[in-house]
Amino acid sequence: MLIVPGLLAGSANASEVPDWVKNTAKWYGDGKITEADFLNAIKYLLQQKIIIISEDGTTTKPNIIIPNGNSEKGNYGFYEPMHLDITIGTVVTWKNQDDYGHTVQSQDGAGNVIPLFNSNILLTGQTFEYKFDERGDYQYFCTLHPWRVGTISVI
Ligand SMILES: [Cu+2]
Repeated sequence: MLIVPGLLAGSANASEVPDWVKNTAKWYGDGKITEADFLNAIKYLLQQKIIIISEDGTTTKPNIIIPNGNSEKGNYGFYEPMHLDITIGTVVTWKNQDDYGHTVQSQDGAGNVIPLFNSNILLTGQTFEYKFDERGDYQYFCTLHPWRVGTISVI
């Protein structure tokens, strides 16, 4: 009997589920791996935040919130989170929840903008997505408020 939980078939986009997970689910359905192995795979997905289950039970993608107050050059309004760890193939969504517009610009270690992931100005409520296909440490900032810097590690 194949049990595919809602987190694989529900509101999550199938294209965001890594192939090894699909294979694992298939192997479980075919009786090739044990239930414990299958559950460990699901546990890994949750621990690595490849899939996040919110309090209402829906699944969401990893998000970086640009919070209210982000435009202020003060000791608040940092990206939430300022650093995000993800695995290869993860789609990250930035959402602007500030009253002001912001951009998401990938930059090198010296602070120069590099053409990797580069958004237009995101108005309040707008989002920007980028899929990380290579391992590494990434840095981004806002061209309008260059003191706001965030980092992402793809492991
Ligand atoms: Cu900004």
